[in-house]
Amino acid sequence: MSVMTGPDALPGLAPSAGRPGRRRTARPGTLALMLAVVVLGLGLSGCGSDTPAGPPSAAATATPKIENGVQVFDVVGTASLEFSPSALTARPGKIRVNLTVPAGSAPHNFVIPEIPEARTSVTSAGTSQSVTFTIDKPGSYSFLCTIHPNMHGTLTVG
Ligand SMILES: [Cu+2]
Repeated sequence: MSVMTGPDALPGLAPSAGRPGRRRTARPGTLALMLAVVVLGLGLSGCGSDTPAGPPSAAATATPKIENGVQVFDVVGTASLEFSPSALTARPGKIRVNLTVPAGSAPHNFVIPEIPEARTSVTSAGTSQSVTFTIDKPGSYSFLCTIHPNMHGTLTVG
């Protein structure tokens, strides 16, 4: 009795075991592809999050060009009442700011209240003015346009 049931059961199991086996070999391949896509996607998004973080901070803080030992910043006082750039970074020493006001803009000036000599007169549209001053003490110096007090920026010396 036990001998008869054994051979009867094996042929029945063999065909059914073979068919799912073929399907299973295909699935690991697609799973591997999907995992690869996910891993690549995570890797790319990881790099992507680093890349956008760099340019904004680099663009937000301007470093000067050096002319005859003077640190020079070209700053625009825009028609939308902003300084561009509004964040400047310098080393202690002589600093020059060239303020340009484009045609069609309201007039602006560039004033660092803490540094008496860091002050242009009012600069009208289509003209520019330069001011040169020295800051030896590291720190964060606010600057503004006295005509538009909401128009301001920061010069970091360090
Ligand atoms: Cu202004």
